[in-house]
Amino acid sequence: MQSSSATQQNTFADDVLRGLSSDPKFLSSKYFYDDEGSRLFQEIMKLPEYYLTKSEFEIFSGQTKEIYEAFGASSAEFDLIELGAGDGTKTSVLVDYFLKQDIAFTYVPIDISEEALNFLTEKFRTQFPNLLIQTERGDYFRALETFKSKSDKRKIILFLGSNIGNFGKAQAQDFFVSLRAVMNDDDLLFIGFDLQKDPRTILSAYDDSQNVTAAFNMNLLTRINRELGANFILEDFSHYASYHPIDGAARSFLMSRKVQTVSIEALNKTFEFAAWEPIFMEISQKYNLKMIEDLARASGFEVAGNFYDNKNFYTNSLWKPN
Ligand code: AVJ
Repeated sequence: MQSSSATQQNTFADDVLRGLSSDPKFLSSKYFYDDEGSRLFQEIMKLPEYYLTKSEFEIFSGQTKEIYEAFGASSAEFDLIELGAGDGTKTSVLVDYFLKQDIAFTYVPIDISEEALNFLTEKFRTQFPNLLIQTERGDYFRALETFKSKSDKRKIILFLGSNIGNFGKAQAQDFFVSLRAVMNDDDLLFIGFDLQKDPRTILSAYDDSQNVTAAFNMNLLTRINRELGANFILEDFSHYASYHPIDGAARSFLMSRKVQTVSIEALNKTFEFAAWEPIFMEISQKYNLKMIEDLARASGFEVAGNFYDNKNFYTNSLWKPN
């Protein structure tokens, strides 16, 4: 326990050092999710501007039967694997329906966070006493490799919530190529993509009127202050969100409001900021159908079907290996 948290801390420190020493400066959004960050993300999902969660939930609840049929889930026992399971709200709609069809499957949530897995397992055990659950903690690919040696059943892998959006295009392709490598030909992959739409709709989702998204970004500075002994003054930074309609990328920045120096004890270093210099915090990539098809093909899959919400804001895309 001691050594694994120490290792994690080193990685965090290393990444902060690398990001703040770069030009332009950046920090990785994967570090947003400490306890407070996870709480703020729950708040974001409830914001009127943050349409993503609502759209995906609409797809899952309105087209449960169609999704079930597209999975070909009735044919044989299978494993329903979820990468980065979160709080399981959308998945519970599927699980509920699947259980009522009287088919044999095991739900396998994979997450890096032990707490997230415990929380989800507790919730699902209460909600679905008959559900078979097998958790796998760790890095997605390693966890999938480990799991592969425990089960030879067909795998249906869920990667929901537009989590893929936090990868740039090249990174997304690398990710799916690695995923393909641990899948068999009859396995399936079900992915949530946020679609390109009115740029104003997208921008408001990342620049909400209650400034929850700003707090979500700022929280990473607080985390660096706490865990690495830094002296970031939050008032001297300002959250700025942008959406670029040509590359389809929403990006978040924390802008240094003035010339300032920040020191980080754990790194034994100081960092200079120019007035209005940005720290690039997060990318949330938006897709169109051609991009999704190209990405599938380039990583060894073909698109078997797409499910949309009523506004065509979002798609859950079903991929099969080719
Ligand atoms: C959890 C990555 C899907 O990019 O929309 C929400 C995170 N960032 N508001 C997203 C997030 C700012 C979210 N994902």
